[in-house]
Amino acid sequence: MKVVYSETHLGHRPELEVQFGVPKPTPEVPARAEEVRRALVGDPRFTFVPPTEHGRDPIEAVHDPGLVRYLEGAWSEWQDWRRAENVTTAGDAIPDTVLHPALREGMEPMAEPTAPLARVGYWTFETMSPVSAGTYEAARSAVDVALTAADLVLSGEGAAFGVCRPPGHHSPRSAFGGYCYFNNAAVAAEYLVRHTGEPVAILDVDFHHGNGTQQIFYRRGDVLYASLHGDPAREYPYFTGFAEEVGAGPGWGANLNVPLPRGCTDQDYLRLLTRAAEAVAAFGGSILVVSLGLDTFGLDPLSDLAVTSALYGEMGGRVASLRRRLVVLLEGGYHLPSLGANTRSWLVGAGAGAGRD
Ligand code: SP5
Ligand code: ZN
Repeated sequence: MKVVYSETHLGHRPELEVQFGVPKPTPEVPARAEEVRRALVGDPRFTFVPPTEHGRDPIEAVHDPGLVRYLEGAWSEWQDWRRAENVTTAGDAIPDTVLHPALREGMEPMAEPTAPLARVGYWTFETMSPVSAGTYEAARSAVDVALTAADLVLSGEGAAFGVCRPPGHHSPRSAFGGYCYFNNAAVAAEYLVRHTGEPVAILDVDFHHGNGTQQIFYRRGDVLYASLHGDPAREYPYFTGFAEEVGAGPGWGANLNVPLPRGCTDQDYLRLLTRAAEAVAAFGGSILVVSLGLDTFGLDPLSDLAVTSALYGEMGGRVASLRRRLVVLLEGGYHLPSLGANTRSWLVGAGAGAGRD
């Protein structure tokens, strides 16, 4: 199986997040993608290829061009602001105020503000996705990784894996958040729709609901979004991911959320996976995009499931049995000691080295 990887992600080094009222180191660190690379690079079942540049058009096909423009200039405007205001203690760009809809309820929509602190709170929806030096370049590169994996499948590969970092599935059309800047899977899915003229299904197995991907395609009938995730009644992102969210307008019925209970075992997971797999099987198209998060793992600091490493090979096998070509993209996964091996098990289960290359 071809693996798309670029070291550009190394320049994205966010420092901290604020949780439960205290700053702490973020789990979304460069070592994540390096652990995945290390687990695959010496294995003859995998062949590494670099991404090719695809420019900003495929990104702007699913994201507000204003978001792309903001992220492009965010670090330098943040530094200019620090210099101008003589702020010597500030770190990465993190908002103090975000544009909660209630602030301007019943009023005219807010135009993009000009002050750097206002702008970061205008373009993100939370405080855990800092913009640091190298964030934009890494986010652009993660999209190129995803699109190069899509190209490989378009040119006849049965499957390809993109080591995307930063991840993408939390970013909706017009905001970033959840450690995500550009929605790699959504950009790839839209690119595949446009290149094949076929519908495209997305299966999201990250521990968190992919609120961004759901939002982008919520009114689209040609892109299925199916996700298994920790129940938003108790888990991030809290406000989306409920079973009642089934799509709207032309997208009605093309969105499937399967919330997972706390303590969910491998057997529970596989039983619930059947529901999502059936939805994918019933949907048209020959290509499946997989948002592969490994943060379902029981030891992951963000997970509250009881999932073991044995799940991943089995899950890959069930997904491969759908007999779609696979564009598999890395999302979350924060338990560094298991991340590489669990990723490899998933890909081998999906057929890496056994003809689906
Ligand atoms: C791509 C991805 O996996 N993004 C995840 C973003 C989650 N950010 C919020 C983390 C909240 C962590 N809560 C820890 C609870 C410990 N039991
Ligand atoms: Zn996650």
